[in-house]
Amino acid sequence: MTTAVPPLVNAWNEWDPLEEIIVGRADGAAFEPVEPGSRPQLRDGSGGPFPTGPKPDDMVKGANEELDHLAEVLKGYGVTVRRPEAFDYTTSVKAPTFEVSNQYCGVCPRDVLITIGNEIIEATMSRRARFFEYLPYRPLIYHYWNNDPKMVWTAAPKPSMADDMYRQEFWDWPLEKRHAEMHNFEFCVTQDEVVFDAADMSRFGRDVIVQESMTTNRQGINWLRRHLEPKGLRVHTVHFPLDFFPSHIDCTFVPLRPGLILTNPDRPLREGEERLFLDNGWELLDAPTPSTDNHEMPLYCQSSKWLSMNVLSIAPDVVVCEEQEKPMHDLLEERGFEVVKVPFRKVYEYGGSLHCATWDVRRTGGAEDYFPNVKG
Ligand code: ABU
Repeated sequence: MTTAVPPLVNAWNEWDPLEEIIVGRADGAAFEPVEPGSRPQLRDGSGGPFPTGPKPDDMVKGANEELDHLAEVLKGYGVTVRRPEAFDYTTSVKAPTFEVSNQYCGVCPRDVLITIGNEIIEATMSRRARFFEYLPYRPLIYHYWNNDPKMVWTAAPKPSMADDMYRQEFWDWPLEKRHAEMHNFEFCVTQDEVVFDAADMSRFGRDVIVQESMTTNRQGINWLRRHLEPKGLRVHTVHFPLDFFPSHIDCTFVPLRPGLILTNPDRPLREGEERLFLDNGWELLDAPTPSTDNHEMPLYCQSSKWLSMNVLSIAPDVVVCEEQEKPMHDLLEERGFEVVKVPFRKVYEYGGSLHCATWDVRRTGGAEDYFPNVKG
């Protein structure tokens, strides 16, 4: 008699009951360097030089306390929590096709890895400082590979990250030019190589939504389509033309449970793209104004005030939110969610909030079809 081994890797959407998750860690983090894919700027508008080198110990300690606290809260809900290895991101990289003065951090696994069903995909990444960010997660990936015989492991093609992969003048375009170009969806990465960050995807069972952005180009989406569609999935590209610096979909378009997507009122979908959702019975619910305005975000944070939307669903009716985001708590509670509130502001300067700083590996549930009226 053979005994079926329960899967360790299984996640088809963003909301089914959570069983296992990876929470990032801030150890060894460095300030993100200036490079063709990124021009970090101080949040005070001073135009002063962005710091370089290791993040100060107190900033690492503060972020780690919040990440550790999140891990404990999730364990309290019965979730298995694992963490990446400590890693020294302060070292430079000299590859045959690019160099970068230092790397970044291991706080945001969401950008690097995605679970789709029984498969873990390592993204190509889009920035030089993040090229090797998969390494601290490899011991975890080997754990799943060694212990789940049905787990499939895919590393997407590695891009060159050479100078000609980037459109460096993008950073100097005046606002009028960005406005004029907003429907072309051309950003700092050109269209020749396959480029994507995992956080530009959102999972809806048989359907995967991908945002065209600064961190995911059309070739990246083509690769995902050719990879996923033979497995019976459907890949849909979405665009948010008023987001002039789009990077990762999880502060813009956030499914909370079947039939309900949190949307960003500053970043509406390209006209016509809402039909896919409305024709399949999904409600698009605008997020409330965040509790913190853009200019009040932490000095070194490169993300928008819409980190308020970067929530983590641990069940279709339970959502983890940053503790100061009261307007978001109120909206979700009005809609019948239990809102778990955790402090996370010290993590913001590491590129994200609760969704970014986690990577769900196992949720209950399967490949449901939430879009029965897809045309074509
Ligand atoms: N890493 C997510 C940041 C997205 C945003 O700033 O809107």
